[in-house]
Amino acid sequence: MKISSAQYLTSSANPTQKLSLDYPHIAVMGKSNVGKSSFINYLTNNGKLARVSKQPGRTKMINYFLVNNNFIVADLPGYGFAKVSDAEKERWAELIEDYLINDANLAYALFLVDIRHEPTLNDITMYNFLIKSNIPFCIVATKSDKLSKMQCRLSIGKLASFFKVGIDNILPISSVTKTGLDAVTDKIQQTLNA
Ligand SMILES: Nc1nc2c(ncn2[C@@H]2O[C@H](COP(=O)(O)OP(=O)(O)OP(=O)(O)O)[C@@H](O)[C@H]2O)c(=O)[nH]1
Ligand SMILES: [Mg+2]
Repeated sequence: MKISSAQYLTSSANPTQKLSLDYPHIAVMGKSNVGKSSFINYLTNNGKLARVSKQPGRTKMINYFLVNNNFIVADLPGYGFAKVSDAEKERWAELIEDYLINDANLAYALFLVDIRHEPTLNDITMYNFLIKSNIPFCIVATKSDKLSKMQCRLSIGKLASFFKVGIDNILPISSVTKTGLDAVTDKIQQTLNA
C-alpha cells in the first residue's frame, strides 16, 4: 500500500470525546517511548505529523490522523512511564481502555514493543486485554536499527514464543533507517480489505 496523504484530525483527552467520522481505525499502542509517534511519521512519510518526544510520556491524548482519505490512525498515549502521577496514569488507562472497548470503528491494533527488551508487566496486561477483547493485532518490534540482523532474528523468535504467535506476526521496523514498513502496511491493507 502506498501512503499518499495524511493529515492530523484532532485529539481527545477524555473518553467522552468521540470522533464522529466513520472510517476504520488502526490503533498504535505501546509503552511510553517505544516509538509510536516516530512510527506514525515513518508510515506517513511526514517527519512532523506526530510529535516525537525527547522525554517519555509526552503523548497525553489520543491523536487521530486521517490517512489516504481511507482510514484513521490513532496514536494512543504510552503507558508505564514512571514519572507520571498515579492519578494521571489512571486517567490514561481509562482513556486507552475506553477507546479499545467502545470505539466501534477500531479495526486493528499495531502493538509496539522495543525489539531489544523483554515485554514489561504493562505490555503483558495490554496483550491480555487485546486477546480478551478479541481485537485483531500484530506486534511491531521497534528500533531494529539498534541490533544486528542476527540479534534481530533472535529477538523476534523470543517475542514470538513469549506472545505465542508465529514469527510472521512480529514485524521488525526502524523509523531511523526506515526499514520494515512494507510488512506493516500489508497488514493494514489486509485489514481494510477484509
Ligand atoms: N534508534 C531508534 N530510535 C527511535 C526509533 N523510533 C523512535 N526512536 C526514538 O525513541 C524516542 C521516543 O520516540 P517517540 O516516537 O516519541 O515514542 P512514543 O512511543 O510516541 O512516546 P510517548 O508518546 O511518550 O509514549 C525518541 O527519542 C525517538 O527518536 C527507531 O526506530 N530507532
Ligand atoms: Mg508519542
